[in-house]
Amino acid sequence: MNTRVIGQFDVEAVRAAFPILRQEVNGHPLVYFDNAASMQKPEAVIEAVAGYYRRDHSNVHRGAHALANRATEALEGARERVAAFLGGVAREEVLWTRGTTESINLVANSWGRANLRPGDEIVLTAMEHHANIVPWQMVAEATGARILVLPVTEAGTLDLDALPALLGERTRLVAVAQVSNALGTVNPVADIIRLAHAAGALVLVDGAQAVNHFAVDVRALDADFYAFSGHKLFGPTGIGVLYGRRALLDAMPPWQGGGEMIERVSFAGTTYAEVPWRFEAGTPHIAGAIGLGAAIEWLQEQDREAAAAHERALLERLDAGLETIAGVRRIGTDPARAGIASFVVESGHPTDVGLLLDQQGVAVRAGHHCAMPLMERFGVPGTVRASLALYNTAAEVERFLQALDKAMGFLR
Ligand code: C6P
Repeated sequence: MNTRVIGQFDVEAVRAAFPILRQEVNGHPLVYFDNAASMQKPEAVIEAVAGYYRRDHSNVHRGAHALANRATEALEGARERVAAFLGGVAREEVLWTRGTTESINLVANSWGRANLRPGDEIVLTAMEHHANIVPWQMVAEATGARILVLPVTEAGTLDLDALPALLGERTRLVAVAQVSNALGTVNPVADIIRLAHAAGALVLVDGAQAVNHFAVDVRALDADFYAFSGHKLFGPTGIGVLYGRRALLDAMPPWQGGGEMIERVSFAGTTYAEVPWRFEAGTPHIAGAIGLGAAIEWLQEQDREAAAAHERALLERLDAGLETIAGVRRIGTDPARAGIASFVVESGHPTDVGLLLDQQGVAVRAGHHCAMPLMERFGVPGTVRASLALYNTAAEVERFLQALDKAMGFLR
């Protein structure tokens, strides 16, 4: 089968940039369909990180020597690249964090503790990742705020008709994933933001599963906060981003204290640095930020529209193939999905399916995907999730379907 080009997209050329994909697992060529958990890294990212450690490493912001200046310039250059990537926000609006989880915890702890009062309401959705649930539960417990939940339909779509009734004068914040990590559903965040703003509430968008599939313009969306992780965007682990609207960040108190985030410290009292550094206590993950900058640069060199069309074609084939395998039930059938197909099988636990696929060199994730309330909604303990990236091929989709068919043979 010719897998080289779907539309105008040269997948083999893209694939060639990812050394990790050229290996066998359990005697079979690796099919990596666990991209929603973490994306693989192109050579450009591996080289950027290695090159930084080979040539430029030093601590940042405080050195008066050449290496310190180079490291600082690289770190701040990466911040500017992220700012441009998010649609041209100001660099001061881009905060380095450890990942989406820490970005959301930052907002919950800083903005939440400063602004939430007893009886205030936070609206979440039933398809949120635990990272966009638990920090809000913790801050709600500390402040007396309440959490309301927007339901999900049988197709795995947000029930937008139910939103107006959840938004009221006590709503302070709506926190929503742009793409569901468990179902792949692409949520209409622009509409949600419009409705929430009309009710006087802020909106935090969890973009962890979105930024790698399509271009995001946080200004056009009018998001107040936007969070994502480097490792889900072809970059390193341990680095992530929180975008926050400047006026909001300026009014927010720091959430962690230490070096880097201060202007002046004395035992009589401490004054804090300007944003973004006020929220970045301690030595940052400099190599991680540089690697993320390189990942974004690499991604921007790709034809993103062609890549999205390629991923869409793969997902359509995946969905159609799953429909033909007896005993497979898809979970999440909204046609507007990005890169993710989730399903359960009648005859076995998702983990059994995952293991049988792994024996055939196919990597998927099986379990609750850190979305237990969503699993509860569908009455399943977990799902098998195949998740795609732009470097996956049509031949890999066929191999996955064959491997699943074989696994079903063992389970029947
Ligand atoms: N989802 C998955 O396999 P961190 O761990 O901070 O990089 O990202 C947390 C997170 C937050 N929101 C969404 C929508 C996510 O998908 C994730 C991470 C992984 O689905 C690990 S559970």
